[in-house]
Amino acid sequence: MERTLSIVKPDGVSRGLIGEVVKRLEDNDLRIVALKMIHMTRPQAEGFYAVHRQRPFFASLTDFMSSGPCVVMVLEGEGAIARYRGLMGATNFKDAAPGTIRADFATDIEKNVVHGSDAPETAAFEIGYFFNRFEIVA
Ligand code: FUP
Repeated sequence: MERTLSIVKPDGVSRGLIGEVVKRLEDNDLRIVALKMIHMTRPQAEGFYAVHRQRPFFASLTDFMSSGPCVVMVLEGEGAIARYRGLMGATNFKDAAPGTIRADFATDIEKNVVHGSDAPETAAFEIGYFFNRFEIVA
């Protein structure tokens, strides 16, 4: 069993895509074991994306991620990290495979609807960033 962090980003929430994303998770055996809505401050978004601090898109990305509410979830399942990345599609929606969330809904490389952890170490950091142990169901 593996856990991963999923975020429906501010563009996904404002466009009414929470249900669409949740449906795809549930249809694909990614069990939601924690879920909440948050509105990050700029410093909170900067902390979440700290690995990208030196990248040219950091200011714009953290501005966007703190621009409105997000839905954050912990997903559980066998191979959850890779399977959820598969459902999301490539970072740039132009490269995302047909039928993926980003291919179907993203509007640019930044406003790409969803986030998902990319490795076990990042999943552990990202889950701990938003949830404590009492907020994740057994
Ligand atoms: P991903 O893991 O697919 O979300 O992609 P990254 O961790 O590489 O990037 C995090 C976020 O930064 C992306 F979701 C969108 C944004 N980004 C840009 O805005 N421009 C870029 O060139 C790359 C990423």
